[in-house]
Amino acid sequence: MKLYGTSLSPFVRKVLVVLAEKGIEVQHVPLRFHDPDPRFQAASPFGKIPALEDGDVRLADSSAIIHYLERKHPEPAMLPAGAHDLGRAIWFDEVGDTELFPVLIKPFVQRVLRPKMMNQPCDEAVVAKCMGEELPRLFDYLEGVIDGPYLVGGAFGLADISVATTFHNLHLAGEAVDAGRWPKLASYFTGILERPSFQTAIAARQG
Ligand SMILES: N[C@@H](CCC(=O)N[C@@H](CS)C(=O)NCC(=O)O)C(=O)O
Repeated sequence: MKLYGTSLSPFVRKVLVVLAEKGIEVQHVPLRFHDPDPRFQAASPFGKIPALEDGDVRLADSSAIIHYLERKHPEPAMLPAGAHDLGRAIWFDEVGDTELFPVLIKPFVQRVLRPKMMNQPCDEAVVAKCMGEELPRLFDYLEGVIDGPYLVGGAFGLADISVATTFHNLHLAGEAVDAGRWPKLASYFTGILERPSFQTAIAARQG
């Protein structure tokens, strides 16, 4: 099994965490998005990372890959069994991918990607607006739904992985959640990011 994509990507990290939780051996190819590698292009029609190759199976999209892995390697489960819990887990996966990621990633794009990988200057005004105006309503939402170490069904799973993954990029950009204002959120994602599977994913090759 081959997984394409640098571990700097929050979406690649989601899959790396699931692989580590399930103890699945993988050959990690830490390329960047739109890499011309023909095998990667065959697995990811739009050139996005992550992409997976498993025998004849080729798949892109972190959630699609994780659902595939869940069926093939059911233990330990990353998705809950009950109908409501399953719906909630998929909701949080969506929240992570479509609400949190586009905002949480901005400081990382400005302070890490642009100066270090794109030869472009950082725009601190974008970071300030993100931290001061855009992130608080998302943090308020999370603070209101966190009620313990895991988001759904009293067990670690996809919901936690998707919500927590981009917080690592926020740290890489030198920002943190204000624990005085959002205490439940700060302690929640610290606990999630400290899990061995997240640490394995974070330590995986970046390029
Ligand atoms: N919904 C996709 C999003 C993947 C994604 O957008 N990955 C970024 C890197 S973090 C990418 O490849 N971007 C290139 C592009 O948007 O063309 C997933 O869950 O895998």
